Amino acid sequence: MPSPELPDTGRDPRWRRRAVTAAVALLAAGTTAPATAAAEPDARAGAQTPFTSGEAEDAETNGTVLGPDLTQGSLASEASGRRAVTLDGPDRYVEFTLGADANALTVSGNVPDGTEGTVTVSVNGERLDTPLRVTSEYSYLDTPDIEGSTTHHLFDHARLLLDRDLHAGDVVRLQPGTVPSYTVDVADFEQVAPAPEAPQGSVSVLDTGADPTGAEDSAAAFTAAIEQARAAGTEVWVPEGRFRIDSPLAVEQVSIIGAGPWRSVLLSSHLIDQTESAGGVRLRDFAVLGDVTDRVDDSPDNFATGSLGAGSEVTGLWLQHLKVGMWLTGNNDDLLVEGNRILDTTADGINLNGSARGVRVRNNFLRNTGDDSLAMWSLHAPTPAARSPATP
Ligand SMILES: [Ca+2]
Repeated sequence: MPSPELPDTGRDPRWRRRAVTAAVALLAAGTTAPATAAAEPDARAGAQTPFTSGEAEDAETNGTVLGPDLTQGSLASEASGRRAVTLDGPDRYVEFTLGADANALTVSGNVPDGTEGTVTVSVNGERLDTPLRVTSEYSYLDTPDIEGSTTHHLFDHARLLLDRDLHAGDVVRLQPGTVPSYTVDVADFEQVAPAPEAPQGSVSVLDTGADPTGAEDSAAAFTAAIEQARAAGTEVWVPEGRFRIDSPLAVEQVSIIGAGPWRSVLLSSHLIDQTESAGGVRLRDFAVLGDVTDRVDDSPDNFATGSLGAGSEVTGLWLQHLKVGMWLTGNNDDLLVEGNRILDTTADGINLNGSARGVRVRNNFLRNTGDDSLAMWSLHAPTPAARSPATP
């Protein structure tokens, strides 16, 4: 857990990722079932996800199967199932046979330190025009404060919306493209819905000047849309696009709705940072992609830091490349956190830090968090009556 409010433990607060870039395939309370189990959901097995997963080590391959291995610093130790497949060179492949319709692919993979480039995707033998882009930027993390630790070799999620609809029985092949080697842990396949219409009467961020290309900072345009929507008693609409947000947004008594986490992308490592809020915040159906490669505990480089206020909801978000997804202090009473994906954080997924009442965190999916996936603790807010009496 990040510990900006903890007494000095002598630990170096910086965990550094090396080179140009993630974490244990930790499936905490958001564990997904493997693809083969998707048809038989089991309420005891974790979240119901919008995708099905296939482990590379269970797929067809002419690559090298790693693991199982739990040795700290080994690549296999960070993999789902502690096993993965290394593809050394363009002739090596791993092939997944789909069990359901899909038009999108997310791969948890790893490339050698200091490299970035492409992975070729083929469907039923036909190479797709658009490759998967991969990087080592988030994958090599040093933790010098952990005595005896060696550089972590972490996986990182790369995603691709395909140019076609795939069906059960179709075969998707991955091969190194411009990268010298690619290690595949697990692949997620899903059917992404078309972009919905804007909610009737909503205020679009495009109408207040936001740049959907991601070239210009759209923070002021989002702030203007929030103020207009609040005054009109309506919602903020974030259409398809990539929106750079260079400074935090003040959110209270507002709904911000996107066209889905594959379509509406906010580029920010520091989207919300506030100690109090009047509450009533609803954040739904968009992605927040950061660029956090180091863990610096006194930096608020999280999706949400502090308080969303009472009665808020965070649903259908995709949060990636942040320090923490949600680092919550202050009033978050009756908060609902549901149906989100949190990937590749340098620290926790969600941390309820201090008092929290009536908070519901359910049906979320977390993979590759650098520290806790889901945590709660009563820092600075112990309840003496709740303490267990000392054991004689
Ligand atoms: Ca695996």
